[in-house]
Amino acid sequence: MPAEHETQTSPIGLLEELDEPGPLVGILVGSESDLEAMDPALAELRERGISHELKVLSAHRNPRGVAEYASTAQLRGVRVIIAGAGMAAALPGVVAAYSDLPVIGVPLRSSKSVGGGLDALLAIAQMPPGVPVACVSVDGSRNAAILAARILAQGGGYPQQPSLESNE
Ligand code: RP5
Repeated sequence: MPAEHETQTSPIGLLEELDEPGPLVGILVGSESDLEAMDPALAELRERGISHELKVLSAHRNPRGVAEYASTAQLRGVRVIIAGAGMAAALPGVVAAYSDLPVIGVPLRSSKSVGGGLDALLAIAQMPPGVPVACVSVDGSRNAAILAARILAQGGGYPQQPSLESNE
């Protein structure tokens, strides 16, 4: 059985994983130091029987890895991505830039945070128009998992109409 958590997956490793069917929910964190804060999300998804994976991929330290993951997740069958990060928390936004999947950002408080996680909250919530990220509360990973479950429960059927989308 594959480990639930892998550290710093390389782009080549990610390409190899393309052959394997992905889980419904992909969870990313920006650092090993973020892992504990995601435990409530893992517990919630486990309890609900929703398949998931957890990877450490930093938007700043491994941007190529994040791009590879985000741009291939949908092909692997992933339907929602939860991304948790602290400080200048670019991870959820970068994932949303590379994927059409719904992205739920979890602002995390770290020992280096400013304002108890306000830095990450603003970084995740203040996305530019056209690149949406849903944002839960600081350290709110359980809510991220519940929201992911609700998104999954909606099924498909809504036709995409890119021409109606505005980036202004
Ligand atoms: C962010 O910087 C991470 O998401 C983490 O919350 C914070 C600190 O990272 P480490 O220095 O502990 O790796 O990118």
